[in-house]
Amino acid sequence: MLARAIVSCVVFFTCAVVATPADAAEMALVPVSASGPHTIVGNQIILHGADQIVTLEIRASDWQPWLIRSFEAAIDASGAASGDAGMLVPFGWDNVDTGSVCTDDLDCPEGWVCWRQEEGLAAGFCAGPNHHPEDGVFIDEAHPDYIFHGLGTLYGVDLSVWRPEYGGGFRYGASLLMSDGSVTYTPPPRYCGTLTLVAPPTVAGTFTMAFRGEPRTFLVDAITSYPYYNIIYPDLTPALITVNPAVCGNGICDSGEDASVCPEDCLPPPIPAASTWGLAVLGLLIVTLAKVYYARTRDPARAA
Ligand SMILES: [Ca+2]
Repeated sequence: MLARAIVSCVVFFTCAVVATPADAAEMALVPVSASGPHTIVGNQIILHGADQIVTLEIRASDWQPWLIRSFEAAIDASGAASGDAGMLVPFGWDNVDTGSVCTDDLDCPEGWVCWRQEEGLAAGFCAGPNHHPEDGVFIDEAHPDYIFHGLGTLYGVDLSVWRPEYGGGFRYGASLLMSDGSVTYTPPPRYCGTLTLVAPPTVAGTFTMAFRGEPRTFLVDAITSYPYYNIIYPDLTPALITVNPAVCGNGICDSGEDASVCPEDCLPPPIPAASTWGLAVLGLLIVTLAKVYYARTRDPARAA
């Protein structure tokens, strides 16, 4: 009995020790850029004026001591409607009517398409002729920080569901081929996918773009053997997208402002400095002289 208790303690203690570091595993949605004036502070991006395109990246980190073989990350679409006004829209979406149900383009208005990302999906929704969501929602295998960079993987993004009014969201997933094993964690936080959103002119306030939690977003560890892989549920960090209205006189050249509409905040286009002009003139002069010299030396009549 005593021996069994000791074994239990050892097993329990070991499990506790192993489990603790995994609690630090994190998956974060990180803002990386915007098409107009903006400020990024950690996981928050502040847009100075709406009508911008915002790029976010999914990053996984601190999964040691686990060895990762697969991941899945699901984005909660309801965040796109979580601001004070308006709705963020996935980049590449065109006239989407997520409330429609179709199985063929003929079910949609003329010129529209029946969008079904996954083959075999029973029904899709109608979208405009320029509907290309894959342009903004993707996994870039060539990204230098990609979690499985240089390794053989199966990967994909489920673009079929994005309905902020009903929940749902995009799902990103990738899995290493069995022959390529697993990956350890080394900084920087590892890239797992890109989410590009459009902030139309009508939006305002702070939008919280979050992951869908357990069991939708997870990492898969390869320490144990099939079919007993450990599923790790990382801490999930959302991205905050704050859209500040463009105000003339706030000291920021906001999106939609320029020197003609708001000279208080926006400087006129820079005039090239005198030294730049001087260099340009000198360069032209040298080229002209070189051409004249070349023409003279190549002219047989003059050479004779
Ligand atoms: Ca301004």
